[in-house]
Parts: sequence; C-alpha cells; structure tokens
Amino acid sequence: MSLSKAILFAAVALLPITGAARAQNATEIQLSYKDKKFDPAEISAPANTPIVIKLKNLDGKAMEFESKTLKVEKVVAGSSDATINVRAQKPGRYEFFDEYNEKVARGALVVK
Ligand SMILES: [Cu+2]
Repeated sequence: MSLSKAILFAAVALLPITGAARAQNATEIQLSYKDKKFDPAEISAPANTPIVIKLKNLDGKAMEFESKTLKVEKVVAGSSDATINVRAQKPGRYEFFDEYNEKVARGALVVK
C-alpha cells in the first residue's frame, strides 16, 4: 500500500483503542442540582485519573457549574443534563459552586 494509505490505516486502527482507553480510565460521577443544592454535596474520585461529572440540573432555571481550582465552568440550562470533563487531579479538596448562587450553592470534589 502507498505511504499515505498506510498512515490512514494506522490512524483508523488506533482511534478505537485510544477512545476505549480514555473511557476505561475516567471516573464517572453522577451529580444533581436542585433548589440551589448539589446532591451529593461532596463527591470523590481517585487521584491521577480523568473525571467525568454527569450533572443533572433538576431546577427550572439555568445554573453555572464552576470551580476555580478545577478550572472548569459550564452553563447548564434548566431541566437539562451536562457532561463536565475534569482533568486528572492530585489529591486534595476542590470546591465547586453554582456561579449564579455562589454563596449558598456549593459542593466539593475530594480527590484521594
Ligand atoms: Cu463563570
């Protein structure tokens, strides 16, 4: 086969492998939000693995999931779901909040 075909073949062959590896390594966490409260208010994940937070906003209004220490922010429309991808973290406690209700709507991700 030609060089360009060989490269294409190699790239296509590698794609599913890297995709599967990523899915296996990530820790998935279910989180819901209602009446300005996260449930659960504290979530945990192992260190050094990517984290995927599946967030359900059960309120009718939009909220904004934000964490300065995790460097993520995402607006989630009312009554809808969002996926928040968090990079692998070192052990520690990382606070997050709804930016629209920052004082009361708070939670934390504990990485150990
Ligand atoms: Cu923000």
